[in-house]
This record gives sequence, C-alpha cells and structure tokens, in this order.
Amino acid sequence: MTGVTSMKQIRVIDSHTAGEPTRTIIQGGPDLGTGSMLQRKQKFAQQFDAIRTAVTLEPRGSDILVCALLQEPVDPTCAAGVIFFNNVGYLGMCGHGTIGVAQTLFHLGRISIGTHRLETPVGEVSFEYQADGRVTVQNVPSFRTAQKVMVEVPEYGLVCGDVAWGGNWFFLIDQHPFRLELAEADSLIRFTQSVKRALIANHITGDNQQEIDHIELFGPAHDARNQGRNFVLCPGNAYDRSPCGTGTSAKVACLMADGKLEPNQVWRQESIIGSVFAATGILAEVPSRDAGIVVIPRITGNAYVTADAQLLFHEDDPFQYGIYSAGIPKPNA
Ligand code: PYC
Repeated sequence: MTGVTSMKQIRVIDSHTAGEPTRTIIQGGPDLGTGSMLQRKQKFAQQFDAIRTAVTLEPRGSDILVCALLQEPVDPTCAAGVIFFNNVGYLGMCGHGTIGVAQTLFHLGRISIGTHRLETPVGEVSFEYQADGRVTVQNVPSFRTAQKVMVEVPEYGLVCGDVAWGGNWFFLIDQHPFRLELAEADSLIRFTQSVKRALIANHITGDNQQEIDHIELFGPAHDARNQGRNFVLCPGNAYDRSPCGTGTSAKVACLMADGKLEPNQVWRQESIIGSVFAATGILAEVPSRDAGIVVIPRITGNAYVTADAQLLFHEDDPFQYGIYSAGIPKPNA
C-alpha cells in the first residue's frame, strides 16, 4: 500500500452552478508551459490526457462532471487562465464553469467583489463577482452562422434548427414533439443524440468544419417569470443541468439576429431542472464577421462550493485513470 505522502495528489474545489457541477483543479495539475490557453489545451490533450480522465471519469467523477484546470494567465492583469474539459475531451468555453471558477476563486480569497478577466482557449472573457454572490459572465462574441437548416434525422424525420456559436457550437431547435421535463430525459437524450449523428452524416458543421457538439432544444418556460426552457445535450452525451451558459449565449445571438430581443433586454432561460440564468446581449462594436450580427452576451447565475478535496492516486489502482480508460467498454458509447 502506498503512503499518502508519496502518492500523486491533485487538489480540487467542487462547485455547482444552477445544478451543473464544476471540478476545478487548483494544485497538482500538469505543467503546460507558458503559451496561450489554446496552446496549453493542445499540450494537455496530447501529453496529459490521463489526468483529464483520472479527474473526470468514474470512479472519482461522473459523465456529467465538467472540470476546469486553473492556469497562470499570459497577461498578469487577468485573474487566471482556464481550460475546461469533460468526460470525452476539451471545451472551448463553458458558461456555468466560468461561474463555478469565479465562485472558487472567491472562496480561495484570490479575487474580491468586482470585475475580473479570464483567459480561455477561445479568447478572453470577463466576469463580475457581485456583492450578493451572483456572477455575471461577459462571454466571447456570439453569432448565428446558419438559419432554418433542415436535416433528416433517422426515425424522427425532418428537423429544423439554427447553427450558432456561443463559445461552443450549437444546433438550436424550437420545433420538436417533446415536453422538456426531467421525466422525459431518456427520450430527449435519444432524440438529441440522433440529431447530432445526422448533422455529422450530412456534413452540417460550424465554421471551419468544426463539429456541432451541443444540441439545444427549446420549449415554453414552466415559471411565468422566465422566457423559455431548454434541454442541452453536451459532448459526451450528458445533458446540462444548468441552462448552459454558452448555449444561452447562442440563443441570445439568434434572438437578437431575429429582432426578438433588444440590446440589454433580459432573457431568463430556464434549464431542464428549472434553474435559471438571466441573459442579455449587446451588439459587438467591432463585428468580427463579414455578415450577420455579432453579439456580446452577458449571463448571470449563482454557484456554490460543495467540496475542497485532495484526489489521491494509488500506483497500484487499476482504475486510477478512470474506469473507461482501463479497457472497460462504455455502455451506449
Ligand atoms: O454552461 O457553457 C456551459 C456548458 C457547456 C457544457 C456544459 N455547460
């Protein structure tokens, strides 16, 4: 049996944002050098992916966990750099995760109330940590690249959706036969997985052939104070328990492109569990695209720290890098 002091250890702070968990590595992560967050994300994926699987997957984690690796920022005036990852790979940005990281930095005494900047692999974002503990994330520029795209989904027929970027790529579907209820989760997962496969089969992508790896369904809000409810399938087939910060950003970009949301008008987005993000958008001053409007979304939500833990890695543990990294076949993969 290995002694605790000689064992590899990684210190994490767990939090949840509107029900969706974030595990932030604050000590013991890999040395990724001093490049941009995009370069460090690539190095993480190429050389240290076992750390991703060890921290995220069962038995330490679960398929629904999103993790964040804190980094020294390139620009020392930023609060931190961050790389988000999950059960199957790496995310460009993560809205609920940014709110979780903000709460984690506050918990650690590394930030105070006020506005702070974070470097991510898809660009800089900022957040305001408010006196009441709410966090408002100002996300990367968000935009729609295709409207009313029709795709034939085997067993379901023709499905119509918009393609939009909100820090990740989304296919946003308003018209579908489902009730957005937790009790319907299995049917919602099956449908959105089929849509995702159909998009790939039909070569429907984001810019530069990037895979659309998030599928978002919309329906009426259950609470009259909110404007809509969503269900978001994430890469790795877990569904977001929060209203999804990047998915809500993509939604705001589409609403503003359709003239259905004015600059600074609030859109309260309810998740499949009824938790809420309040979102607004403004038009980007310097549109970074030739056509269509570009929006800067602001997403407000709450996160709560749930654990401050030391992960321990036994050299003789066959599952130290996660059960699906040890040759156990994954069901429904
Ligand atoms: O909040 O942006 C988000 C997010 C992406 C995947 C899970 N949550």
